[in-house]
Amino acid sequence: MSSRPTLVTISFSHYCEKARWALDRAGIAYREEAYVPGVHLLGTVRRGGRSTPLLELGDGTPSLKDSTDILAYVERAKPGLLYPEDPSERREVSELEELFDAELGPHARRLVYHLLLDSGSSMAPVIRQTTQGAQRALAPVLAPIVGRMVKRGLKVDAEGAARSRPRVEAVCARVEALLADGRGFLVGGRFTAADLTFAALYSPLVSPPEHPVTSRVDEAPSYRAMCAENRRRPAGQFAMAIYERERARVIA
Ligand SMILES: N[C@@H](CCC(=O)N[C@@H](CS)C(=O)NCC(=O)O)C(=O)O
Repeated sequence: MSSRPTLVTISFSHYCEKARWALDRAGIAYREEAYVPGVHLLGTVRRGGRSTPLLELGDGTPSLKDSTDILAYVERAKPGLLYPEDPSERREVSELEELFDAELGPHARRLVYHLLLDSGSSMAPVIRQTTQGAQRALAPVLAPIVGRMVKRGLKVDAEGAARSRPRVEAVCARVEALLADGRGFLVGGRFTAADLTFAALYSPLVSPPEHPVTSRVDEAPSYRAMCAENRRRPAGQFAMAIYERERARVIA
């Protein structure tokens, strides 16, 4: 017997938002099991994975352990929803998706953690505002442990941030070069996985109000200032516009 799929997430993770957005857009019903970093292993390891997002389909087939695999699953369920039919456009979309996953995802994440954790901010509010049950109740206990683990695990320090800044900048420059001709979407004149992936992975740098999880979090003034600055540049405006126009749409 098959049950509805389970999406295992770190609730505020931008890779998880990428997968969540694709499932939402396809109108695929799922249950989200949300964790804070570290505790997420309780959800992933027993399903044969490690990182989040992980999608357990509930039909006995192996779990999908990567956001790109989850988008491919969505595309199989709804052909044409996220990837163009034209082979060269399709290749371009996949190349951009790969670039955003490999470069924008890790480096944007490190910049935001650096801004938040280096200024001594606690992760307690974000944990409290994005989880339920025991994790929420334990937010004050979990926050310092998770903060230390993230800092060490992702090399969140001044040198790390200095290495990440030009990597994010290079991706933005590539996107802004594409947008320079006034186009509304990155490839082929329509919304694709390239737009979705860029907007989701850039979202921690602009905090779009349509983001279903992070828009619930009270943001620190220094974080708000950084978002305001990024929202002024073309790449930031583009991510905000894609969220505004496309995040709520369900293509059933
Ligand atoms: N390439 C992966 C990257 C996912 C990723 O880095 N996930 C992070 C959250 S932002 C994670 O789960 N880290 C904890 C771990 O790897 O154990 C994907 O696209 O799904």
